[in-house]
Amino acid sequence: MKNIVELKTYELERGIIISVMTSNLERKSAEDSLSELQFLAKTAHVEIVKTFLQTLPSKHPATYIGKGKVEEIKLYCAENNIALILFDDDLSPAQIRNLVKELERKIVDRSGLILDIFASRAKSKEAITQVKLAQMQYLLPRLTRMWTHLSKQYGGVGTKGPGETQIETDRRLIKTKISQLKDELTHIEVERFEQRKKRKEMFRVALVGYTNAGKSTLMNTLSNADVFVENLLFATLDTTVRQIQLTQSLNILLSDTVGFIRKLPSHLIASFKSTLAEVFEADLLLHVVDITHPNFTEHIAVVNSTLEELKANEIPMILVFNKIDAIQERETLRELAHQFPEAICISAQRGINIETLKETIAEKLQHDWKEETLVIPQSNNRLLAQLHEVAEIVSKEYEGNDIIVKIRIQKKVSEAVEKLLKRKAKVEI
Ligand SMILES: Nc1nc2c(ncn2[C@@H]2O[C@H](COP(=O)(O)OP(=O)(O)OP(=O)(O)O)[C@@H](O)[C@H]2O)c(=O)[nH]1
Ligand SMILES: [Mg+2]
Repeated sequence: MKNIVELKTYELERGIIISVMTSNLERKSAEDSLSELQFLAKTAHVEIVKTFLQTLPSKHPATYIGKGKVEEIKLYCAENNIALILFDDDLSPAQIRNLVKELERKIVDRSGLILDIFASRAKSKEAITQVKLAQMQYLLPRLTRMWTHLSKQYGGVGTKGPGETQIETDRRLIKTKISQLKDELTHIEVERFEQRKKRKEMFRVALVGYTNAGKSTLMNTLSNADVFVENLLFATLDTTVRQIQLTQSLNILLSDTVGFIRKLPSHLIASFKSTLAEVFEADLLLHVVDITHPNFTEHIAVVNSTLEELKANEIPMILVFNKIDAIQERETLRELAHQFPEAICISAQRGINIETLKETIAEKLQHDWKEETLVIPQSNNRLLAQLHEVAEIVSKEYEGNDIIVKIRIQKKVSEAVEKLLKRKAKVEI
């Protein structure tokens, strides 16, 4: 059982990638997605020997690729000593099962590979627990193939694979493990919540962006921290929080956390809730973009839709275009500035334009947020609860029959708060 969860090493395995597009119109996006999968494979230390891009009228329900292609791939794998076949899409559990049977190789789909990379990168107890939960949830409906895969790996060639009974036992064990992991995560979430509550005095700014955009590098530049930076995907899986002095009178807390990618498995987003809380509870987001990447506009769209999924799309945001040092043509930079006038162009690595960025952060915080101190009668519990919903409660002190509440509100919702307060005549501001 232990092995099922910890079998994720592809180290030096020879693999191929298969991708299918259903019309020629999809070619560009299929090719982009394919080159990203190659980068993911490199991150997982798989040696990619060849990629197959096939056009099909529709994806085959049983085997994803057509029958003829299955035969061709089988032959190719045998002749070229291929151990692993990566699919640039998510396969159904039945497709995986059928493909394992036909091809007799390890079959890994896009979500499976991302999960495995997360698993190998997770270091803190929180990240490990979160990844394990996502892996278990992914594994549960696919147990048959995993077991077949395991029996090949550990049972030795030629021995008969274990029967359905074993699979049932494993399925039960996995379900138990899932509920244990959920309990552990609830504990971690409570701890995190308590920690965050203590930090409410300061504005909280979160770095968000596509993986490899340069978030951790910017964190290091802004805070002199020493966050792990690497030119591979998902270098960061935990959250680092640092205090930064923006101006003489303004300190903020800056957090750096996990990057996004297209088709990020939804299990992962769900189980990374406690890590991502830094994002959806932030007062301001710095959306870091690697503008040297040919698909950076698509990356922006992926990040925006992931933020929507996290319900963080209403938070004020600054678009930060990173890696300008690597752009040679001044004309390209001018075009970018014209197309995205709101973006701040920087180089996190070379420290270019960092002061402008700091000033913009300070201005935006002061422009979008305001703080107020209210005196509420202790008897008015309902108002306090309503305030919790529309504003951030920075601090609460009890004085006689009153509660002195310091709140922070986005200016765009402050009217709603004023209305709420006006209805309660006894409140002093
Ligand atoms: N040329 C150039 N490279 C940069 C710059 N900022 C970051 N990089 C490089 O981009 C790569 C990714 O940087 P990270 O800071 O690890 O990126 P990240 O967004 O934290 O990535 P994940 O943690 O994987 O999501 C590293 O190789 C950095 O050295 C920059 O301003 N210019
Ligand atoms: Mg990082």
